[in-house]
Amino acid sequence: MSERQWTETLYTGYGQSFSVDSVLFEHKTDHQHLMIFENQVFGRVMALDGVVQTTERDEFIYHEMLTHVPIIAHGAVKRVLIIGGGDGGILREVCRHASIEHITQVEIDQSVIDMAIKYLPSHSAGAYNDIRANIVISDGFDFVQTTDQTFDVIISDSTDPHGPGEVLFTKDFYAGCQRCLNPGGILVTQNGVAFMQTDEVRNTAQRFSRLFKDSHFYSAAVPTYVGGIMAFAWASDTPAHRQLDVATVRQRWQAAGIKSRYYTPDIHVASFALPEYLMQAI
Ligand code: AG3
Repeated sequence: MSERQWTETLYTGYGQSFSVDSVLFEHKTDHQHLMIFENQVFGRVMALDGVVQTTERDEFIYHEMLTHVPIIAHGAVKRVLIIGGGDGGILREVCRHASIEHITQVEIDQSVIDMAIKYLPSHSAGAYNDIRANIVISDGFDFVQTTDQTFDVIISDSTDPHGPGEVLFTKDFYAGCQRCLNPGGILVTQNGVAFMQTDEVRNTAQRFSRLFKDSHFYSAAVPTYVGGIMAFAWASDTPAHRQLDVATVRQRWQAAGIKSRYYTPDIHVASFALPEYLMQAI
């Protein structure tokens, strides 16, 4: 046992704890409490306001699923908007699509980007230097209400709906995303652990169904988002985007020529299948 234990404070009455081999960074930024520490199982762990955001060992599951599923489903993405995502994992995966021409990322906290580049370099893996990437330090909520740019895919890689992330789960934020989606565009958002945060899934389902012709969720199990499957919310006005057969997904994925560690065409299609308790909730 190492001397220090760190326990996540996301849920009341249940949580995960990590041994802390060393603290690499701990600071109250202008927006939140940011901590990066080393753990023997998950490598470097980044926490914001007491909640695990990402770890070196299991980040690929979340970042591949939140990126490749909408991009492959759309089939002709040129412009992507990332909300949040300061650790750079989503940006890295988006940049792997050679056919994408422009990426705007709106992150509220410059220090998350700076510290992730310094202490979690394999997350962005150089993507912050990609000439297609335009990084805006600003509130994602304001950005989607005011920008005159439009996008084919919007990925909201936020914290949970407490603190700075809270506005990114409101109906006004989703309406803002809708106003800057191109026809045929897709919005995906991280929506928490389905079993533990069922109310958040239910709220998003209601808000999406009032705005978009098609809304649903897909999922993946991410070890450090404990409590079961992580729900990713999905919205578009094109139902066909999430009804692709595996042969079409495979053909597009092969054409993209990307090597993944979690995402496969079979997982893409299967990830839209939801357990009954979640179907009841949405
Ligand atoms: N975004 C997802 C945070 C998930 C929070 N944890 C939870 N609900 N158990 C983190 C940023 C990754 N790029």
